[in-house]
Amino acid sequence: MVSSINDRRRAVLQTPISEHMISAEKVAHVQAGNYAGHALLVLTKSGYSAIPVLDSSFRLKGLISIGMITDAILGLERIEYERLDSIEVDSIMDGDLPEVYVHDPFEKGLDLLVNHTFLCVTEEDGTFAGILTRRVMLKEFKKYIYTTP
Ligand code: 2BA
Repeated sequence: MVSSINDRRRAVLQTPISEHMISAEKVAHVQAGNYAGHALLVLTKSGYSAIPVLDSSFRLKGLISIGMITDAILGLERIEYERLDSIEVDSIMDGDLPEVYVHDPFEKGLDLLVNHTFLCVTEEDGTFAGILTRRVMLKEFKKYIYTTP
């Protein structure tokens, strides 16, 4: 019994991330050359606090959050909203993301999701493929815990 549970656990941990991710077409994103004002609009309308930044070839460039935008337009005495349409997203985004590929095992995602709310997943050439979120990961665990005899 113990060994069959261990086998099942190992099997889940080894499945490729592509089987668990939210695919690219369902993920809100902005382009690197977009202005901060447009990014703020997409973030506000989608309801997400951070979304991926892609280039015109759909390659992953970074991540932009509401906090990064607010920080960029913070003046000495006030928030300078008029700067929203002069700052390009790629000058304020976080471009230092962990590399996660579609063929990586779910186990790698699990380790990284301890410190990230979601992970951007790419093909080998950097083309954006989707995201792996904490929500999806926790749902997988719930399924696994309740269905394991
Ligand atoms: P947050 O936007 O900070 O969202 C935190 C959690 O709140 C989400 O966890 C989700 O459970 C819930 N939530 C927020 N906005 C939602 C919405 N519009 N619809 C449904 N649920 C919503 P996770 O699902 O684990 O997502 C973790 C992070 O992944 C999100 O952080 C967001 O930054 C990003 N994300 C998730 N789905 C996305 C999508 N379709 N497009 C772009 N980014 C997404």
